[in-house]
Amino acid sequence: MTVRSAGAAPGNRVPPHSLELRCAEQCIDLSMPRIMGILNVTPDSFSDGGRYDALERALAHAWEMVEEGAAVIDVGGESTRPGAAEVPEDEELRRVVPVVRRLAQELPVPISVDTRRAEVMRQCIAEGAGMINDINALQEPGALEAVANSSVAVCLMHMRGQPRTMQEAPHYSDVVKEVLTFLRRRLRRCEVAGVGAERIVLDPGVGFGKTPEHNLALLRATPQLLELGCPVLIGVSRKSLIGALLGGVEVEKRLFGSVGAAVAAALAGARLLRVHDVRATHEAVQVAWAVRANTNGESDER
Ligand code: 8Y7
Repeated sequence: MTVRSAGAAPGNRVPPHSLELRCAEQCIDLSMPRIMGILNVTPDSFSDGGRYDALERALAHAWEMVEEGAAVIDVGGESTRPGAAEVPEDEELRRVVPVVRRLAQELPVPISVDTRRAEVMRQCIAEGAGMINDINALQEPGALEAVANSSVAVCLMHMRGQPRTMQEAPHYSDVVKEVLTFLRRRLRRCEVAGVGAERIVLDPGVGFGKTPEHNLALLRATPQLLELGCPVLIGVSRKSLIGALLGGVEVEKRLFGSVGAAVAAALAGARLLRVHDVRATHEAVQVAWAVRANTNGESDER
């Protein structure tokens, strides 16, 4: 494993984190920015054909994203969009566990599970998930222990408030400082519980209780976030930030803006990009990465 420990002054291109993320039995090579493909298994994907059909469609979509360049697939059964209502735990389990079981058996890449619940984490880890993506940074009872008793990777994300209400006038006196302090604390808690920095990814949580200005400040602060010593994940795909920056374009028309934001995040130091549009983002990032001068013997893949 390659561990780099040089400082992360802005413009320093040597990331101060491991270039490999261990995900239980698998591994994600972070020598260049990688794509996390989003796989939603939320109600509308059950509306026709029932659960069997939904499972087959989820598999097909996941395979498509892998063929398009995804290095990890993020399965989510609870809508965490602003304003979304909570899904009961038994329903989340029914949606997610069968999909994770099949994906872990069949796909060549690690499976990440987007959940806040310890029981969902435990069952998905038992079925072969390699990563937990927790928008609540393992703050639910039992969540930290569920991850500590395994060898999966975990993404700790910052969120202000709860999805249902988080976009109601979010206020910070210094958003960068507050997010950094939160993530530093959660990182320490993880380390004390036995979840070492080598399996942690940090995420400022674009759009989770933040205005467009907050989001931009956080994206620009990626080098500071990297100083905490973990890889950074950014999710901006189709989010309202893109709409706001493009004068209010609707969600179906945010592809080009989303790709631009992903490339910018990658060049700022993010090594995992959570996206809906895998091929477009992967190709744009590969080209941007090749153009970026390579002075540190890092992967020059294309
Ligand atoms: C993010 C996320 C969502 C993100 C991480 C959406 C589950 C909202 N966004 N997880 N999840 N980071 N780690 O629009 O930005 O995709 S859901």
